[in-house]
Amino acid sequence: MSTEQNKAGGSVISRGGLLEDLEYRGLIYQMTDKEGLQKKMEEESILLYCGFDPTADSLHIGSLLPILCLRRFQLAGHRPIALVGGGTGMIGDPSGRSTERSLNTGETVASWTESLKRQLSAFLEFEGDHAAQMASNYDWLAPLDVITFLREVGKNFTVNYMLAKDSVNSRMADGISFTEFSYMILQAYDFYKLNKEQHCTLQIGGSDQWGNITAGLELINKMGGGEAYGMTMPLVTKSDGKKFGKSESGAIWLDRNKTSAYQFYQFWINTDDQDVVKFLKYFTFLTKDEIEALAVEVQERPEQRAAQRALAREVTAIVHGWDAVESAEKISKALFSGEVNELSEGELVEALEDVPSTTLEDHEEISLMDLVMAVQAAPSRRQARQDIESGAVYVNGERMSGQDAMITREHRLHGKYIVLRRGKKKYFLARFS
Ligand code: 383
Repeated sequence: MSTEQNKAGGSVISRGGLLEDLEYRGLIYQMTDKEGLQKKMEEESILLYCGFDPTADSLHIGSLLPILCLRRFQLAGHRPIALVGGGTGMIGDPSGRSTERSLNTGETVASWTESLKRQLSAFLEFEGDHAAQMASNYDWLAPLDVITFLREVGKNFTVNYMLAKDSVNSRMADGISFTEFSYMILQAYDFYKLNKEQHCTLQIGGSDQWGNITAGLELINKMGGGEAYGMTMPLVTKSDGKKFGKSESGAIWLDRNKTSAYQFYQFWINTDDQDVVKFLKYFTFLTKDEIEALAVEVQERPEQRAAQRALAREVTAIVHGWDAVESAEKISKALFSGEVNELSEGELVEALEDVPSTTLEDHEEISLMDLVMAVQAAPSRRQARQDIESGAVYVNGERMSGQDAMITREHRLHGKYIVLRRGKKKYFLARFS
């Protein structure tokens, strides 16, 4: 992830003008006392937080909305705390889940906590007037002893109140462990602690977090804490009804080693016309004017996909940097035109990550016919012959006909790859060992 690039961007929005911008973007789903918070944000630079539990070694795009929202607050002059749930990750949030989670080991959670801290820190500015902070709730939850916890914290919640929360109520039929049942109290305690010790006045999160956020407000209220507010963002939905954030090959991760920058860029460029304006509002720092101009493009020249390109460029730049945007665009062009020989080795590997790939022994040369069969570009020799004769087979972007044509060492890209294409866009990769 490119630190420099992530920190760039954004037009100037004032402390007090932020809620209006968030509202324009459709980022506010639920909140407590809007007038109160508006007033507070006009008066001073507030401290706010959002938590991320280490349930994997990387965050995915499901976490991007709240991360960018923390950044929006910071750009407007407020001070975000990115909290990693080193402690709560040991317990497991039942919110939005229909089944009990399995527990991960302490070492796993600790190592994922570090990975998440590293990732999150790329999105915020940790120096200057509105410096962000990074925290892990392991630091205060781990030392809590059970007697103190039950006497001082637990006493403020009735089981009745807890049973009424969606996260618990929805699990009553199938059952929920005492461990997950207790989760909301831990998150509530975090908010109380940050409020009491640092005057953190706002917790944000996705709409699945509303129950936990309001439990925190309840605790702050009962334990005589200070002024505090909660706000949630909507669940990101798609017009086709499919789940947002999943590609054919699974989740879209923020870690480049899990989802390459090219795949990341592709994910965004494939956004439907119906969704693209909403996503520009959610996931970019483009201004209202820029977004409205792109909305007109979607209406008038949808085939140009200007809005999708802007979305893919902006979000990829935020997460991976402008260099990654450039190479993703270079890869897209090369795959479209077939001119893959212009790509660097890294780009070639990235471009062809999802295509069938075959490792071949390092022969001096191989006939085109044998190559087509080896990479399984045709189901039979008969079909292979027909494809070659009709000119449907390309090697490194060049049409090759004649089944006896020889592919030699000289053809190999970067000394070891041959890119075979059948028709317009069926790619196969041969890698010589
Ligand atoms: C832990 C301790 C706190 C405050 C929050 C937490 C984490 C929270 C949680 N959040 C989700 C996660 O970690 O589980 N209990 O995967 C997701 N978030 C954010 C956002 C979201 C939520 O990290 O809606 C999507 O990304 O709130 O599902 O003191």
